[in-house]
Amino acid sequence: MTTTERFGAAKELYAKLGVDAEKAVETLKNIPISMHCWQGDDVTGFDHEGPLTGGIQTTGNYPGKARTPEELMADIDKVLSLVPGKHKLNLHANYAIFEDGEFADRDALEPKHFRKWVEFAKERGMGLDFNPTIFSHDMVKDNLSLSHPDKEVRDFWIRHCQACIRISQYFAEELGQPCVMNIWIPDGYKDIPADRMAPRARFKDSLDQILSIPYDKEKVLVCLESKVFGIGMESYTVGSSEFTINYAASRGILPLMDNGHYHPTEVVSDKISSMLLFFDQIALHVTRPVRWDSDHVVLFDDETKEIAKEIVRNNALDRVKFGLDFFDASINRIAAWTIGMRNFQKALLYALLSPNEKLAALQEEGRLTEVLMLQEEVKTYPFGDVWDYFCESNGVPVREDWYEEVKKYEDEVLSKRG
Ligand code: RNT
Ligand code: ZN
Repeated sequence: MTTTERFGAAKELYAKLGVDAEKAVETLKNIPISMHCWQGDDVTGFDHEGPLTGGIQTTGNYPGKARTPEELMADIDKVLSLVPGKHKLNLHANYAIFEDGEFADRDALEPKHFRKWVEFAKERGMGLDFNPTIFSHDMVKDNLSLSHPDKEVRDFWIRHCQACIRISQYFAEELGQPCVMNIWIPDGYKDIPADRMAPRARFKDSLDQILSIPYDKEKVLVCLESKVFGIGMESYTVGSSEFTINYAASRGILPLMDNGHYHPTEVVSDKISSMLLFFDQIALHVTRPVRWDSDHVVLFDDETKEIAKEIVRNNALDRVKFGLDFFDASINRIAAWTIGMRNFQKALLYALLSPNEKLAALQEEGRLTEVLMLQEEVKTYPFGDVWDYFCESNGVPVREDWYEEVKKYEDEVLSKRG
């Protein structure tokens, strides 16, 4: 049977559940995922030598890491050729491209340092998202940045974030779509702090100063990402969940939830509905924590599916800004990216193919046995036939065929890198 024939049969089965598979693939085609640029080079970027700091870590030294903007762009193109649909690219400030021997420190970055990325995005009809880079830099002192007791340190990072807002607005204007700009700080303490309030008060004040510059709130969607701990910041983080939610709610910006940033049994899927009741828009970093915030490649696993279901069945596809955030340096990086992107798309498709209305109605009527029964039966519906059709009709390899392309790219391109 051809892919289309298998899809035809699957469609009939789903129709019996009241699910329109044709509509699901049409919807999925138009859902952009913000693809993080930093899987390609282990979060290194182009503006410094030296290690990744800030309580985050990549592990592994698989050969073929991108070393230049050209290499990273080529790698991104390879991934995009293997992933169905149209997406956004999520850049970090340390991916500035300096031309003609010029250099600007983080607090002096300008739109022109991202001109090449804008060209890249324009040529591909993609939008860009952005992030201040508040790590891997010597102005992060004693693991503190925007909350540091020294005003000089705080001011440096305030200037950096303000520069990033201007760059984000430039992205939005050039590309004709809003730019999601996410602030994450590593600030925290390894051991029990003597004063939890003062750093948070300083962080609050720094953020207020950052947001005090004029910018177009329709074009730049500023987010604030929380975190429960980092390496070397096990006992206290300044930007805790309560801090960021309250700050975002009171200042009209978006809270960002990264599903690696909570206690191990806490799940982001359960938080989305509450957040949507109080915020117009929220943002997510989709990742996979394995025992800690390890940023493993996103799987087509239960929690990823559950996150996607919460977005889809609450009709929140345009209210939830989702991007991926993982960095595995121990396997082929192009494959890591492709697997993660395809998996989140699968999760969205799975959610679109779920009999959401029927299940919700059963729950309302208290028919909970049937809710459980149907949720379990749906799991063995021919989801793969719909996914294959989606890949084929969007001109990307079906099933594991994409890996051939990666292998070829590894042999011809990646293996030649030093
Ligand atoms: C760190 C945060 C943050 C970073 C990226 C690189 O724990 O998740 O989002 O991973 O900004
Ligand atoms: Zn994150």
